Amino acid sequence: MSITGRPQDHRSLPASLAGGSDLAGGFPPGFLWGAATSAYQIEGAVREDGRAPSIWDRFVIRPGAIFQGQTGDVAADHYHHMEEDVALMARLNLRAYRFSIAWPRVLPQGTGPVNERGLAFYERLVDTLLARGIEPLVTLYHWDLPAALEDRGGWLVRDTAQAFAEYAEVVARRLGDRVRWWITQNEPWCSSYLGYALGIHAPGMHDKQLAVTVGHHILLSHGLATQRLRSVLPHGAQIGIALDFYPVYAADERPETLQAVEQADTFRNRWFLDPLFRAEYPTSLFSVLGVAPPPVHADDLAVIATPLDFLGVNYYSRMLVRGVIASSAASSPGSPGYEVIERIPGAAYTDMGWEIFPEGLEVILTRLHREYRPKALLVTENGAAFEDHWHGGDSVHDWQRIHYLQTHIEALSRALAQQVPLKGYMVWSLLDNFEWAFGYSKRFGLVYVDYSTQRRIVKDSGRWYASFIAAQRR
Ligand code: GCO
Repeated sequence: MSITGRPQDHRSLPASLAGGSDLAGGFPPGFLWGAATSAYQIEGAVREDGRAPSIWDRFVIRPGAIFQGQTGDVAADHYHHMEEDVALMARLNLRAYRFSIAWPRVLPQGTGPVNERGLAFYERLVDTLLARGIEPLVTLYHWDLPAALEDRGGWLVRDTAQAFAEYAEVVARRLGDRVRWWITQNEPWCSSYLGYALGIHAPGMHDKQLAVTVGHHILLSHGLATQRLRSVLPHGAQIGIALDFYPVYAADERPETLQAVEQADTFRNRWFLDPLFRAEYPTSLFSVLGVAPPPVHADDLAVIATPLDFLGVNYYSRMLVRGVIASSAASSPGSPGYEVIERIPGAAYTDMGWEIFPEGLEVILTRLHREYRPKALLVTENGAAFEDHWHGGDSVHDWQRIHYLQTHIEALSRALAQQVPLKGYMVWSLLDNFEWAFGYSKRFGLVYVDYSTQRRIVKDSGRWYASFIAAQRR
């Protein structure tokens, strides 16, 4: 079925798409079927109950930074709709929910005094989830660094790594008796490269050398926090990190293209993966980036490679690259010598312009299992933006998202059949939300948000996912 055709009414879809569950089975009992969000993208209430500004509160007011000057000031107002949203999760039969904690809501100055009202919100959220039988998965950092720490150097200084470990301990001591799954950092590649090299994310800097220093301090913060969490959490806590991966494919067989695949893989995947699982940076990374190594202290890499219980995988699409002769390198951001092919004849794309490529999820999961041997894997994000339309009723027909979920869940099933130790799948996202530089122009939710009224409308994909989960073994 072409999925680039006109969206159809979901009732005319084959059973497997319309809500049936004749997907390949093979999912183990206890598999964590869930959805994911992040604090800045859904909460709103940015100046409420003691929350202090983050670097994103500062970045969004920069002229031209965000689509139509939109901000996360209100977002999906989850801060005031939390109970309703958890009820929606239960309606979707979610078994797990991945959310992030806003550091500036808990420690407004980044260190020092705890903002009890801020921490109390997350305590209420966790208790409400547990009361519904939904497993909470906490992401400690999803990009909203307290502005007070930015004023003291932010991720450019090592002290922030230590401050992150202290923040992690504060949260773990309060929630550790109820939260089993802990993700330290979300997508350090994005925090570092989009924030400090390309300038399209907070804090909006344009210096690859800074990006590499930031990446190192974020990795160090992860290692220090992992050790801190291990020391305060009960036995059985699951500690991990969420990285975004793009399997890299060659557009042709030319030697320069095969070399380009290596470069792109080093830049996009191995930059953070190798320090975490091999206690070393890939040898070619800094030359590929054209930078000097970051300021690595003696035992940094041993700390960074502190053993983990799982690796979180954020997957959206693949990279297809073509080598170009070095002299004419139309250099793709950060890596000279290749170009990324953005449009492929016959391929289908999401509203973000990302190629829909479910096989890539199987490829990345089996590769990580084969080459890095994490104890467990968890898909911490997978989903798609499509142009969703709501016409005022109780439904939103998004058959393309149903097809997207079905084909990517089938990829999970194939990975499990290859003994990948996969423990769960979090759809990005539960709700339509603030898509960073794209503002609210991109909708990823299983649930549509009418931002003018904050009304939630479950999309057909949410109904489909609910019926799929209901059909799985508990
Ligand atoms: C990311 C972030 C999410 C995004 C999602 C869609 O992976 O970039 O974790 O915050 O909103 O991935 O781009």
